[in-house]
Amino acid sequence: MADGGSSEREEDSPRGRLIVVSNRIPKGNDVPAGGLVHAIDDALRRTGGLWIGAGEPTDEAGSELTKIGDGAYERHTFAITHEEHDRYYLGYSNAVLWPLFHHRSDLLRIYERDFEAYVQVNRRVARAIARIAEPDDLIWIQDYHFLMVAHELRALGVANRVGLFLHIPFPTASEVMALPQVAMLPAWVAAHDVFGVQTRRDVGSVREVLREDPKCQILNDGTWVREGRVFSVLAFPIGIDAESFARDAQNASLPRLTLQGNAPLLLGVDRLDYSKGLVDRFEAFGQYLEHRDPDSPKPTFLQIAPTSRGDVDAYRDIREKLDQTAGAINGRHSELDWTPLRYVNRHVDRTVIAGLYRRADVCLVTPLADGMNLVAKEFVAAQDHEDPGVLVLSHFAGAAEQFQQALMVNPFDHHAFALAIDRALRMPLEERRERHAALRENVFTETIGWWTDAFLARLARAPRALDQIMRSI
Ligand code: ADQ
Repeated sequence: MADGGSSEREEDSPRGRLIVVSNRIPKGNDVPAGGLVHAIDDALRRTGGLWIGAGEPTDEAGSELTKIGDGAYERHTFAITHEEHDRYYLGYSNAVLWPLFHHRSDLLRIYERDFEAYVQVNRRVARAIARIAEPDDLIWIQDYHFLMVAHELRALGVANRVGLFLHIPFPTASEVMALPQVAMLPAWVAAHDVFGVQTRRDVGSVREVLREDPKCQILNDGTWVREGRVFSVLAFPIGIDAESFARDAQNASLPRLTLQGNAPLLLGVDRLDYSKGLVDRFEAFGQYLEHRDPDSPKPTFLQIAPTSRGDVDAYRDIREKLDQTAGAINGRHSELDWTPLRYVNRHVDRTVIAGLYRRADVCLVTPLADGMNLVAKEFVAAQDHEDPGVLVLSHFAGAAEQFQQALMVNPFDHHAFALAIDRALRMPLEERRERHAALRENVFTETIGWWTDAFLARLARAPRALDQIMRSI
């Protein structure tokens, strides 16, 4: 855990159940392997408790939670209407908060009614939690869809320990001015006991925003006070289940790739999102092809990028731009027996992805902004340590703070990026092993289990909100 608040050891206070809130929740009895959903499932199996997530949109939204599935803990969905899905989820969450927090204020689509729906859904979730929470329960909110839930909980008199983990970056104080609700943001943050972010850089951005609020004060130990409430802003870099990913990679059977002989494979795996830097990546690869040594083996760059949030305008635009760029590069460089860029616009099974990571010589993880980026960690876990591939990583991925031994690039500088591709493809075995060993150490130590434990231990040690209220009287 990075600094930004008190980290002294204290005895953990008695813990009740764990109540987790996330927008996505597995609806069936099978919890998908890997990733956040698996980590939440794992934490809930250990502590007991319940998981609350969005139900399928309906015509009318009641205030009651609906119990779904069976298992070691309870799962419930909150109701959401079709209109709320459009306004709270596609609108305020994904056409205001997502672009703003990824430094793309130019893509903001601001509508007052979208914010109203966001308030409505956050309030509904807070009321549902207030009805079921017992005093010792820990409440753990996931991500930017629910920035106001803790604030609403406090308004309802809920004194439980409440933490939020933000999976995406935090905007700077000047960027945040583009949010019509900028004046409310410090109060939303301060309503938590622990406000967790991915990196030290994000902790710095949250601090910048809090400093603009005359009611916020930082204490000597790095914690904050606002209107008598003490709270912490801390970095908890998320990890993966490295052991299971490494196993999947070893056991994966690969689809036929029809590469020329032992031709080098470059790989990209992303959701199709403008934050992932796919157009710049394609253009840098185009520059590399322009200048590559014609006698060197002909590489193939395989980019897997399934469409996500296809109902938001900005996502339709990026898809079109990518289609055009890929077509132009292949039109210029393809030969009868060689297609340099393969762009697969659909979801690929996790075990196939694990096998592809292991087969790849180079993985290009080059977002323009990214909370962490788990693909970088999965690629490292999947490698054969005797003959590992090279990770080319953007400075703008949260993973860059832990992964200085990757081949670092600025994705906006296509010339330097193209040179990095060339260097990665030529990197001697010894250098590849050295870099990989350092990255591997991190991936197998700071795992998803480590992350869950670190966050929940810190949350359980936070002073009780009720004590805080008593102290401030
Ligand atoms: P995402 O933006 O979704 O997550 P990321 O961290 O890269 O980004 O995780 C993507 C996951 O989806 C990975 O497990 C990857 O294997 C999988 N995936 C990606 N493309 C796929 C494809 N084509 N087919 C199948 N699976 C695919 C958000 C933040 C990140 C942060 C995570 C976790 O934006 O910065 O790292 O949450 O906190």
